[in-house]
Amino acid sequence: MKRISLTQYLVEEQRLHDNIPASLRLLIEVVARACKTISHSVGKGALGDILGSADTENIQGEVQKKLDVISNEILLEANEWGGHLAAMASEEMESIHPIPNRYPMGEYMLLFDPLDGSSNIDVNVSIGTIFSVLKAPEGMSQPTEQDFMQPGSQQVAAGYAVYGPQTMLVLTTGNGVNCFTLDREMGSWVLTQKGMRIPEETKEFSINMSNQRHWYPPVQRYIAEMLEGKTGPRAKDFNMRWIASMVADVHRILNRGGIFMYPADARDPSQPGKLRLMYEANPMAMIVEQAGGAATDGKGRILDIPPAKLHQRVPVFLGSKSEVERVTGYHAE
Ligand code: AHM
Ligand code: MG
Repeated sequence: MKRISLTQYLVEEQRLHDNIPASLRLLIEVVARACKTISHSVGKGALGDILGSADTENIQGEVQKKLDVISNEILLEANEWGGHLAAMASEEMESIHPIPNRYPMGEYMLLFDPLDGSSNIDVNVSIGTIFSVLKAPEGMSQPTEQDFMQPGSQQVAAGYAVYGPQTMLVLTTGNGVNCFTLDREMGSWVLTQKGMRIPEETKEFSINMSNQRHWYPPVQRYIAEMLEGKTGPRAKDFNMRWIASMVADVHRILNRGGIFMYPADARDPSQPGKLRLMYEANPMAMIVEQAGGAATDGKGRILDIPPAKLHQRVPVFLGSKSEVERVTGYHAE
């Protein structure tokens, strides 16, 4: 089999569809290289002093793990000097990170969750990095948080790396979804799945069931009907999977279908759900839609939500189209 590297894929994609200019290609390659470095750290585990808590809190009030901090640093350092970015924003930083004056300023803005699934780091379960790329507004000179407030439909690229038994990079630039596997010996990303498609129908759902008592009626109904199985209104048995790493759950859904949910619930009505719009829900929604699935907040398309602030949270329902449409419909009733 002829091996196609990430670079070759990006160059050919530009030639065929004119959708990956050189600066965007550089950006994607730099992010991919940073993910390779993170993957290397992840793989060291206890031997690399990367496990455990950093004893600091991020803006969300969550205790940071050492690997959260390390991954954030790796992405910042890799992306600062190339001239492809105007600013960055991260789950782990309160405010945006404009490119320092000593470096040239580029036309893109990068958002990331440097290490998704933090609760799984210390137990050797799959974790990942999620990223989203926006265009800097025309004529912007000094980037502000306001410049990032663009709906997810404006993303020019989105992707994630999953650090599991294999390290993979899943990428979309708005023309389908492709998956690259890290060849650990050669240090290169090799195209291993082209044009990923999410099966329309599924028998698998993903939700943290321990929150059931806090759910609102539409989610209660949707899950209850599935749990009734063959003899219930859905007339089939469902299976449940919850990895507690969104990247790993989404990766499974991209490959064999399913629905992933992190709904809003009654625990804290001021926080609509757990996941963050800008660097978790938006990039995943773009990937899922590009693979033929759907992604809503229970009311409408995630990619149409006008963001109000950088770290805003949003309910998430994504995956196989028919299931996302059904649970979204229950919210409307
Ligand atoms: P993180 O970015 O701090 O790791 O949090 C996001 C993660 C998702 O990957 C996952 O789906 C969810 O939190 C799990 O939440 P819970 O622990 O409530 O099951
Ligand atoms: Mg996360």
